[in-house]
Amino acid sequence: MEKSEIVAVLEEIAVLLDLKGENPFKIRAYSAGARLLEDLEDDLGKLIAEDRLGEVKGLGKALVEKITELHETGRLEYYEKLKASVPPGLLRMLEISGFGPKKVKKVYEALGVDSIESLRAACEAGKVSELPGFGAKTETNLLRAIENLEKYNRRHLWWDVRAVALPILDGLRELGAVERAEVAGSFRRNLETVGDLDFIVGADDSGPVMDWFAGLPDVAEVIAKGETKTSVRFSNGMQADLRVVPPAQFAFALHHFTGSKDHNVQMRQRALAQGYSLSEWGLFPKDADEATRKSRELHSEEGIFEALGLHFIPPELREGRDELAYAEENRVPRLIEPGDIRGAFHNHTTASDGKDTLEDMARAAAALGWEYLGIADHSKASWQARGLQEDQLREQVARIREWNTSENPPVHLFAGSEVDILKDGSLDFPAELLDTLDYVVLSVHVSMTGMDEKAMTDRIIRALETPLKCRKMLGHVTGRLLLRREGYGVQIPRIIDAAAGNDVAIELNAHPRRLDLDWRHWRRALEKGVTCVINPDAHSATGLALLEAGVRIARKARMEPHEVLNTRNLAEVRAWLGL
Ligand code: DGT
Ligand code: CA
Ligand code: CA
Ligand code: ZN
Repeated sequence: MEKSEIVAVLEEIAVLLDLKGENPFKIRAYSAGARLLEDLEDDLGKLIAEDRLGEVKGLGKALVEKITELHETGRLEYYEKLKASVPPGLLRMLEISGFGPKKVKKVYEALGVDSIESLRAACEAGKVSELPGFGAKTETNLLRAIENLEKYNRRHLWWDVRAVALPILDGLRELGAVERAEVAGSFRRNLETVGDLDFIVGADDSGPVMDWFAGLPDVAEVIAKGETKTSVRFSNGMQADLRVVPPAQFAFALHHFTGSKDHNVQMRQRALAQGYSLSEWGLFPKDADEATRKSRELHSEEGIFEALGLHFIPPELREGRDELAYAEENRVPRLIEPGDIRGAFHNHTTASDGKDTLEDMARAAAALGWEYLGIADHSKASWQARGLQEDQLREQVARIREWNTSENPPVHLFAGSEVDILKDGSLDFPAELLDTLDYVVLSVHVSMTGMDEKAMTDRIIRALETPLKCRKMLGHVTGRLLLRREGYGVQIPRIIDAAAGNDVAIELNAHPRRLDLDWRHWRRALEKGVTCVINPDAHSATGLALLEAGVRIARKARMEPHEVLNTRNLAEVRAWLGL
């Protein structure tokens, strides 16, 4: 078993012990063990082989044995027994936001609630609010959280889906029978979350393709299997459809199953207006007899768009917004690509809650071929994220200046700070200190709840208006965490106007769980003259690669390289920063 999987097992053991009301020290031993293992720098297999795992500070004998057993055999009897002793519904209940092990244990023991469904029933019957320590407000919040969970649970982050989709796509393309294969659906449209995967294959003989797909090792359930379509569910809960069509139909099927539905409706209407009927099977003369009609022979999506008098519309733009009108008038410009990026500004180090040092982050940026990297650790109000005190920030700035004047630094470092926007809209550090920086990322992390939209917007605008000598960027504008929590309500048009009016760049936070500001708002922001900066919000060297998720979303907003600050070279960025 791999390290990350062992970490997950140890974490689950801690949760299970907590649900059983075990001794807190024992619980902490497992969760701390999981952290230690996660942060381990040496290779786990090597440590075990050399019998040196016990030398890791903080890992007790019991944990060393269990980690070794998991690593060698992929199993752990202790864990399996423990898991069997707890109703599985209790673990699922922990996915309800704001509902921890102590509360789960309480409702289980007091009311026999052992699943999300029975918890909902108990809430609706008002039984939960009668329990000591719960109250009517908790009950209402629980009901809302359950609703959210159900709404979101069926979807997955694009980034997670990609890890499943690409190896399958490669596998399909290697099959002898397969002429063409693509992933379609919301995945191909780079939507931030994906419901299910849609594979489209062009092949004359579908049987072997369906057998291969249904037999993938990760398939937990074959929901349906036929000659044209197979649907499966993977062990992580994700579902996938595979459709196999004759090669001549491939382009039509790919276009149809890429969608979106709204885009398809508009395309069909356009086809009808021009005397055609468009479907996943072809482009036919409108009134032809179904049995004998013949489709136009088109072998690419480009061909389909062209036949309807349109320039090619990249999949990312097919959301049924204004893409048809646009493609009728204009050729879609060359959209931004991951290779256009030359640096990023919102990144954390070990000084706050990052996992890698300033120097390691810098070297990782250089390895990606970047020219510059901005360091923006948390400010003091974010104490949970080990935000920097003022003297710590000064020290960091000195270290950054030193790096830049050292011999041949592989990238240029910019000194920044992710400064908390406090409740009243003031900034967490005094202007004199911020004036020594190259730029600041202004973000809301504290007092996120209990503020109405207008108050939150006023608060952020006040921060944007703060006179500073250095450049400002607005970080993760709504604070949303996809599939977990909605952002705080904020009046986006007012924020965009204030950013434009005060020359503040707005971040497109590239973290796959944020992708904030949402792509739906960017055209407006760009038209108002706002500069976009795509930031990975990296908390480790490997986290820099998340930037690609942001670029994918920028494409959905039809962004071109010149609209994004961090596609510019070092000299241009220095000029923008006024340095
Ligand atoms: P998802 O899976 O919920 O993230 O979203 P999609 O867009 O992948 O939707 P899905 O998997 O239900 O269907 C894939 C594509 O197939 C969809 O984007 C458009 C097309 N499609 C599916 N159902 C319909 C429909 O009822 N009408 C039309 N026009 N197209 C459809
Ligand atoms: Ca889909
Ligand atoms: Ca589907
Ligand atoms: Zn942040």
